[in-house]
Amino acid sequence: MAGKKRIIFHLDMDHFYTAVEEKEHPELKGRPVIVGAHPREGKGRGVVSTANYEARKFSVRSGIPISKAWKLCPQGVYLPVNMKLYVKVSNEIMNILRGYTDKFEQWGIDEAFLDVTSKVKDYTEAESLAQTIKKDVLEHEGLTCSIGISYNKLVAKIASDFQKPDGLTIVQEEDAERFLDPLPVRKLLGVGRKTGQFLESMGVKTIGDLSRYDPAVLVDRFGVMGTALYLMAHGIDNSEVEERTEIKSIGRDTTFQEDTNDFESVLQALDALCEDVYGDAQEQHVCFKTVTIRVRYENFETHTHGKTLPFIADRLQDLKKTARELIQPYLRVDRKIRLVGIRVSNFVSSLKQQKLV
Ligand code: TTP
Ligand code: MG
Repeated sequence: MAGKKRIIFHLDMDHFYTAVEEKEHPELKGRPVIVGAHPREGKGRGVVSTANYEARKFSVRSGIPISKAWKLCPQGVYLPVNMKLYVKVSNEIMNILRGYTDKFEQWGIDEAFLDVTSKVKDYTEAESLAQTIKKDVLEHEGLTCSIGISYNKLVAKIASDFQKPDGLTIVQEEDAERFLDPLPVRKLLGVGRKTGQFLESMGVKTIGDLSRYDPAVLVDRFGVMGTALYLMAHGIDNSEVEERTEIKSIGRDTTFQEDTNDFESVLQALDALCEDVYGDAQEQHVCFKTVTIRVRYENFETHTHGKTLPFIADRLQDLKKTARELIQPYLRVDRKIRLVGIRVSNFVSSLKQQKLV
């Protein structure tokens, strides 16, 4: 849309889960804190959800195996994931932020976009508004955050990550190229490990490298994603800030304490996951049509297998029965299973359903 240039904020809480834990347990301040799976003295099998900045000094990061974290930082304080608490705090934060603009979009548990174009007249005013928001969140929640301010969501998001923690980074459109150029391509939304590695093998390390790449070759290699990559590398993103309340799917998975080919315990775990997912679906007032299971074998080979039911399901027994049916071909005596997961999607609101009856 041509017209007035937009001013967009992206706010991201600093080391969110551990920050919430530190607020709950002030005696932890200053110590390396890690939230994630149980470390079991280095034998734990899950991963790190997040680590505070003290723990990051020991190279502990989100996503690394908890056993590795234990080796890197045995003196750390290890805490389990208390999702209920983080969701509660997240909701409080999002409610504070919603007060600043009606063009709001939550993005994950600790991030949000705010379009403040109609609230400020220039970047100077935008900066003081961002300071006000940071102060508001700190006063009411006792937590710090980092804000990026820019002319679109893409650059605002990269800017919020630029100076963490407690950062405030402004990137105006005329400075975008200079800002983006030296950053690694993985800073771009949608460039994960695989795409990152593939780009690297093509000699593309930085966003600047990508912006200078022949767009025709990018399209050839990546299809539609190639065009998206090229536009992003040039700091182009016209997507709107808009609230997406609709959840698309609900899923849970579990990693076994030990890899197993004991079918009974796999099925029991699957039943328990079905109960959790079913509970979540009820809370969200949704019925589902599609059920998908995920199986990861001991060698990390992962399979997903789904089925769309011929009816709209709202009974736990339908979910359990379908899940068991879907997993059957993967239960093999010669293959040990590491992880199972279940996901439901293709929702219909159960509130609407009731009204129809
Ligand atoms: P992030 O905002 O990516 O990380 P963070 O808030 O812990 O740290 P930063 O200061 O760098 O923003 O993710 C928000 C929360 O999401 C994080 O606290 C824990 C959770 N999370 C996981 O559970 N697994 C993951 O792999 C990542 C990246 C995050
Ligand atoms: Mg964060």
